[in-house]
Amino acid sequence: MRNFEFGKRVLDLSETQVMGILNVTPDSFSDGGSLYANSKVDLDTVIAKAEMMVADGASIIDVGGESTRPGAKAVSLGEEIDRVLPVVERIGREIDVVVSVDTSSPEVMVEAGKLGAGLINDVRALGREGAIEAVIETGLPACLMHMQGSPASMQENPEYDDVLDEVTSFFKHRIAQCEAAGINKNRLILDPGFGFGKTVGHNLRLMNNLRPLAVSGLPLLIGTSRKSMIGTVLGRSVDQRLAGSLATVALSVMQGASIMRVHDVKETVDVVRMTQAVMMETIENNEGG
Ligand code: 8Y4
Repeated sequence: MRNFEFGKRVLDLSETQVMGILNVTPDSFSDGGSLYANSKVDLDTVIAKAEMMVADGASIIDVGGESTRPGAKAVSLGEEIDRVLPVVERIGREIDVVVSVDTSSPEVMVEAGKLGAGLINDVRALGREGAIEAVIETGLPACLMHMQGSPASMQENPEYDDVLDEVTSFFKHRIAQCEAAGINKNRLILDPGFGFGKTVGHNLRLMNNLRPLAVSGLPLLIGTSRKSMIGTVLGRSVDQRLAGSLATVALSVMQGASIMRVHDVKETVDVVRMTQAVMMETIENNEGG
């Protein structure tokens, strides 16, 4: 058992947990913006999708209102608040699940915390002014993701001497900064940031070397679902990347990843369970066979 507190809920991170992606961005290309009518969030549709993911076995729902795909346009603070907070509030009230808020804005972090969020997922690793203080104010855990550059330009020319060394040393520095500011290390989760300022080669090298990235033994969160590294290796469009995504799930579970951030929850949960059964050499259900 490795119990980890997410606000008022606790998850055992010695078993890989599945985080379902709930985009509340009108331009989110993976669902074609279909969760929206007239660019306005249809709350009931969003909540129904969250309920489905939880029924499929997600223990965390990641709610995000800012598109961080390369070249996406910035979202104003007001817009992000209007999109994200109502969703955080309703899931918190209606569904038994950890709500993760995908944001870099201190204001959103603080308000989401008040509404019952259980995790701050920041692709900028609390790099914005006031973000570390905001996390302290919420008392919540935070996921620190590595990114080279900024979303606008990160894929222009990613370069590393050694991507493993650079991501590892980034984690060490950021953990030290968070600790110095008063965030206990045991509240941090690390994420190498697949696709965030990395070539396919960099992404494959990270995927093949997850264990050494778990600096100080902290939990790892992995987000590869439908990403372009899979598209490039397999030559598949974004809606044809399920099998490739699931291969990275099995590989990540084998290397001890604690949380998988995915679009396809049901299929991912099966791969997680099957991989863990092999790792433990035990069956987890009682249906025989
Ligand atoms: C298809 C669908 C292709 C989505 C690409 C994408 C991560 C993350 C994102 C991640 C953590 C994305 C918010 C990018 N990726 N947070 N967020 N880790 N912690 N692109 O890897 O999903 S958004």
